[in-house]
Amino acid sequence: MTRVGELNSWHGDWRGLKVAVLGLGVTGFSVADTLAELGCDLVVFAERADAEQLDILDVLEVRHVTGSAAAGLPSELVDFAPELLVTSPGVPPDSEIIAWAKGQGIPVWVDIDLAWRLRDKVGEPAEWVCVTGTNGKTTTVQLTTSILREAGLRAESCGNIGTPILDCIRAPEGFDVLVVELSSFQLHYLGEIWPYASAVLNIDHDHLDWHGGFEAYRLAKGKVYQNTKVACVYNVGDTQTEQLVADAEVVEGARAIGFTVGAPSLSQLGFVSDILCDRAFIEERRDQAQELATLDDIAQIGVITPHLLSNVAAASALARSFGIPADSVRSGIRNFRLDRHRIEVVFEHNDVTWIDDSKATNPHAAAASLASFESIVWVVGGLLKGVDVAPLVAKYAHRLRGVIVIGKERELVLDALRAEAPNVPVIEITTEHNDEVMPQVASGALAFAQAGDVVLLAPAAASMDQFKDYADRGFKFAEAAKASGE
Ligand code: UMA
Repeated sequence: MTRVGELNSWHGDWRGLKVAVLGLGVTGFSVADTLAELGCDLVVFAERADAEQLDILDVLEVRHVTGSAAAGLPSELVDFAPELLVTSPGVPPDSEIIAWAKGQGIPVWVDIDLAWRLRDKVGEPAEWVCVTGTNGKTTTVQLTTSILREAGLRAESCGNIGTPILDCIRAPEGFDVLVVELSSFQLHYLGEIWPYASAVLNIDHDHLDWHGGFEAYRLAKGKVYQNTKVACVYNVGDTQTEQLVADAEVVEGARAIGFTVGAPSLSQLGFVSDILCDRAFIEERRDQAQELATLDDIAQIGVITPHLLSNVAAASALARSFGIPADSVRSGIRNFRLDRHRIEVVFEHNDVTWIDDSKATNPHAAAASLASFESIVWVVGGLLKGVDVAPLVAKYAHRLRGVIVIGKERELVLDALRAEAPNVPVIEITTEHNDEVMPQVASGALAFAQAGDVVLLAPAAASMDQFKDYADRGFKFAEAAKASGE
């Protein structure tokens, strides 16, 4: 076995291991910082890097190659001849560096692989709950954590949610459970881990350009079930997720547990009228169900949508796999609040409700909010990431009062609207000044909206063409909405 293959513990001898770290965003920084602490011989390669992080690397005496010198296949990398490459998840698999490393037989990890090996830093290693899916990951992860905490477990959310997992691995207090959000990018690169429980919430088209197609994206998501020890949680309403469980190599005895917004069958959690019921984790599941919560409890979280019910059922299934009592599920739900920019009511005026769902960065997420309202002025557009919006437009055309198209790739959205919703009026925001986008959206929306309508920012696209990120897009929308009422 190679030296890298033998390194399976924080307490192993990592000193002097030659590691190249690719990328210096949230992930790259946590990886570099961790490996420096372990005494590895490091070089960081990043096309973009912020000055503050570079300063810290200098203090840590970590070498770095940035800007155009890090593009393509840097000669410094070849000369360095690393024994291991730890990449940031955003780096596409067809990038020159990844292809070169694979060709050289150099193992390529993401931070999740590293974290798995280092998970024994503080006391007994935490169990991992791994959650992926096209949409609803963050809410489900946070809600699972909320329920586990309610039952007295030391649980923390991490991963793609924004807190790199290595930050949790190195936290001095240690945890009982890490609830890890995994993106398809992380899963693509991921090697072997053994989750306690895992879930694919749903699968729809997203990041197709990065993965090179839907099949590769689907298979990446399915990797989350690999080696699961106790519960593989799938979506009864999305047969692809059940198929991924069937195809996975799991630990003997691990159960497939379904969640549904309908009535639960055996080994499922779901809803009977307005009650969330468990028919999976009780002895008498063949002929009985355990009440976990009511719609009233769930309404404490925010606007009730099918999407939210689905996330609640999934999180409850993951938490119940730890034997969490029903009471803790109910209070975990009642005490939980959604993050900003997720179907968030930001303004109400003249019987028109303005809703910020800027987090809807792909058509599947946007569908979840379009399905939740009857009469909609829809704000759509941005970076489409190679995904076709036409089926979404076709499905919800009958709910649209009017559409406001933003973003640099407007033509693709306008084509879809012409083809699938020819009778719905459209306003195109053409300004080149990013600060004027949302004020113009708001005045356009006022022209369309009638009493009882919602103005819904659910762009079905990423934001970086005109905004800093989806949060910036959402805040600017809310600000313009409020200004329009003055
Ligand atoms: N870089 C290169 N070459 C490339 C691409 C990137 O050198 O080809 C460098 C950049 O110059 C920069 C760094 O890599 O220095 C950025 O790395 P990154 O894009 O992987 O981003 P991080 O800051 O490390 O954040 C990542 C996730 N981002 C992506 O996967 C794109 C964050 O998810 C995540 O919160 C964080 O790790 C911690 O785990 C964000 C996201 O958009 C929210 N995720 C996508 C999604 O949810 O749809 C997958």
